Amino acid sequence: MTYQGTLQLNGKQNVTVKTVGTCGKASISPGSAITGWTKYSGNIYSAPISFTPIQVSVAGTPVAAAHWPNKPWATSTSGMPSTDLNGATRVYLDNQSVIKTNTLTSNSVDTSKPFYVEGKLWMLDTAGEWAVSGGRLYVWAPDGQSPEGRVWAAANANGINADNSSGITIDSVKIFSAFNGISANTSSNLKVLNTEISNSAQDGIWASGSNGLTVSNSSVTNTRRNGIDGWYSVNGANISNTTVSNTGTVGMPSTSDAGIMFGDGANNTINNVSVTNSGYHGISVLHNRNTSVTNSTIDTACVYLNDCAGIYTGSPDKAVLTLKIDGNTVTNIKASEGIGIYLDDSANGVTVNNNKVSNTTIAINLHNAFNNVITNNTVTSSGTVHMGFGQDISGQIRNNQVTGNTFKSTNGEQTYNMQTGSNLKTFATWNNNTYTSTNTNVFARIWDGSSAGQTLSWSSWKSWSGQDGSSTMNGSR
Ligand SMILES: [Ca+2]
Repeated sequence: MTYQGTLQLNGKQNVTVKTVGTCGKASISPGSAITGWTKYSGNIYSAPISFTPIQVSVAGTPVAAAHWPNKPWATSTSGMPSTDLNGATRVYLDNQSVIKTNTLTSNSVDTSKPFYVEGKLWMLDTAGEWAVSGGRLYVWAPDGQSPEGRVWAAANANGINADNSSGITIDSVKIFSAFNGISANTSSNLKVLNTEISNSAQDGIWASGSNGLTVSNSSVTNTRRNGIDGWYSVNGANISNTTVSNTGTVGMPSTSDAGIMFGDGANNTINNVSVTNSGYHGISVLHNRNTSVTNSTIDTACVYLNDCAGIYTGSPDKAVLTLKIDGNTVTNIKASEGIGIYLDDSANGVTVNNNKVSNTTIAINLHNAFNNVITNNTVTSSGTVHMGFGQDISGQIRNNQVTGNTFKSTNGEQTYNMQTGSNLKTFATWNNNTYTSTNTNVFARIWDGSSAGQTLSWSSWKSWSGQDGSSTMNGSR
């Protein structure tokens, strides 16, 4: 049973939307089944449609707007089989961390940055693509068979509109194929319980400016931008026992920030969540004060973008974050600058305790960060280095504590990389750490920015830094 349309709760107060009975969760989608398919060419079928969808799925799985080339990214128009581009969308890699789009208004396309184009029927040339032309929807199903009975197309609308609402409870429903599954801009005390949100063209839950959001025992999957999104600010949110998967990884690379994206704000808790397969960050709690990220699993992030993290924070205005990152498992963050836990941009007042970080490029990275405590973490299998310290101006990194951690180097990776400035020795205090390494000659790398960088062995690290007096390497001091 599917409610077709947007459930309008805009500005409403104290409404509960709940499935009752034993027939399974009721569904909401602002779309419709598309029927009447006829063969067009090869494996491509078409059917009449009265709108241009933002999201098309076959048998419940999203297919991609037709695009060229079929895999990212193009750097020229060489090999492009048509010059018909007017009205198409250019999707481009603005830098290693940001994807942007623009609509083409002529048949030329800017090729100065890596790009693909989408939205024209001629681009539909492989399985898993759709396009609209002349009032018909064209689909090449993933299995090449007729789409009849299997296609759902959604208009540009939300599943539930709870903007400016107060005290709304969404319990035990499914929301699929919407722009935002739930739009809850500047809402108060929205509760999303036992709810499944899938195939969102923008966000699973758009909750920017919200206060008191609760998401519990729910799932958000196949979201093109952000799973749970408090972009401008989010205050008093509690996200627990919830999974967020496939964010920014549906079809071709799309503009995406994080599985859970909290911009500014305070007093948020994220506990016992699972965030898997994110195009950019797994969880971003940027400039969030008095917030905690605990007992959660972040597996596979930075799938399409770079200079990003499993768990990301920063404090551009240098306000004390009082952020707790505790008891999490962070793994498989493998882009060229894929970081497990990233304290960026003057992050300060962060406690990173009792986390397990493995199979990253850099496990824990501090950029211009100060007054942070890094304790009791277990770090294994980093691609290049376990902990990176980088500052733009001498003195920015200071007064951090790195104690009681276990760092295991199994592939010759360095434990610390520190650059640049005259204050490297006061980046942190280090002690009571347990190190193991198969190559103790490359323990740390230091660079003051003026003379040549140095590689320090375990013993030369201890004498250079005067630190780690009670720490052990391969079982001995
Ligand atoms: Ca194509």
